[in-house]
Amino acid sequence: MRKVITYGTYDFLHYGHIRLLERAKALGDYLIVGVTADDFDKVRGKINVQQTLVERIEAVKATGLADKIIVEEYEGQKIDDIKRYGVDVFTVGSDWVGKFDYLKEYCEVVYLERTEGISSSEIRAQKRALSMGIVGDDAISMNKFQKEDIYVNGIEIIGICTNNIEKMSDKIKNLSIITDDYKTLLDKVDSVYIYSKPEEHYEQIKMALNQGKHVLCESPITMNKKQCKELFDLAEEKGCILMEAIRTAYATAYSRLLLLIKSGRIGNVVSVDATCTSLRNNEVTTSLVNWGPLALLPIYQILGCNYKSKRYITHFKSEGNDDFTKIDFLYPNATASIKVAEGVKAEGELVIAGTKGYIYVPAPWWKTDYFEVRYENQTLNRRYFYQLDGEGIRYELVAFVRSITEGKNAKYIDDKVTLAICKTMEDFENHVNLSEI
Ligand code: C2G
Repeated sequence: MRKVITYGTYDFLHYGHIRLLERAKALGDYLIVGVTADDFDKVRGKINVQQTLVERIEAVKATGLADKIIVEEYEGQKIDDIKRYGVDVFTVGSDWVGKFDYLKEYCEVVYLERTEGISSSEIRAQKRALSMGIVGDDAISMNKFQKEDIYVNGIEIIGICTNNIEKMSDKIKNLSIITDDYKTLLDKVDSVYIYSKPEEHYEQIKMALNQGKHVLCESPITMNKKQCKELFDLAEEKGCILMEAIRTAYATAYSRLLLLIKSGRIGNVVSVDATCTSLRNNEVTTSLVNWGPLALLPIYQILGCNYKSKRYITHFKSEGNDDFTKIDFLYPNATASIKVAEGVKAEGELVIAGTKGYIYVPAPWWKTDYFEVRYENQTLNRRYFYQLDGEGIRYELVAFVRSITEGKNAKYIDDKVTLAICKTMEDFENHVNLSEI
């Protein structure tokens, strides 16, 4: 019996895929089809796959062409599969010519002519892309954000509202809408990404939602809980998405870490300690506003938002501007702390301690691609690595588009967490339980 193997993502299975499978089958008597796992696609840069692994497998099964379907999970697996199943022929479309010649050592390699004029990307792109306008003056951040839309199907950044266009990249300067008037931008887009000063967020978000535009806003969304609640209610009323932009939440390693904790891998969590610092030497330093939401994220996501009390210890550089803030939280069965600073340097790590073991995320933990689960018995320790591209911005954009187009909530940050972050800002501004050093 001549065994043939082929691999693919098969997102929105189409005529091109089916023709490939038919010809693959004709190369032998038994066809094995490897369907890529979501994680493997992410690692190889395919972050736009719309259908789940199960849907894609079902579609391949429905063709009736595969004698066996397997899941492709890791780089190099093809060699293992060929040996394991005693494969005689490996085949794939001509878009891959040369790429799999290394398999010739193990079996015959055949590149079949690709079917022209059809592809999953085109099918995905046929759905009209949402337009997005970006709002903000910080050139480094805006440039970084704008670069990411090319990796995400279904959204296109078409304009900017800024007072700092000279400092922006050439790509931003070439966007079709360039304005310093927010309303002009809003009129022409379906959604906005807001990275303005936090005190401007409330009005800008409200205006956008009132016009039926979706909003992705850097954190903190507002400087008090009441306003944030009002905006979430307005978003719901208008059928719009309002999503807090903390890209770390969308990093694969970070979200896997949360799942490991929820599944009890380190027992009951007793403390969460997060540190974020930089020495940016800004004239106006507002450590808690800049770093606070990020540092608070793991605390509220792991321990919840119902703490019993919290206490701030702050050093003010000038009126209202802290260059160092520490917050200690007391929960019924746990404790937590954040340390944020712009002008004081410390190790930017995240440590989550539990009754069975702990999780250690090395600095800078907010760009998480790696973490360790450590135990008393070191032989049980585990290390985890997950590729992080674009600092998580592209995954955040994928989630934003998904929330809008599929009408389901694809946010990784619960509204309760966003509200708790706003409340933490509010209490700080009102010096509730705050000691100065
Ligand atoms: N294909 C084709 N004609 C098209 C589109 C795709 O012949 N118009 C072929 C591809 O060459 C591939 C298979 O159909 O052999 C599946 O395509 P994709 O789902 O795009 O998967 P791909 O990213 O090519 O994965 O490990 C993964 C594999 O190496 C290939």
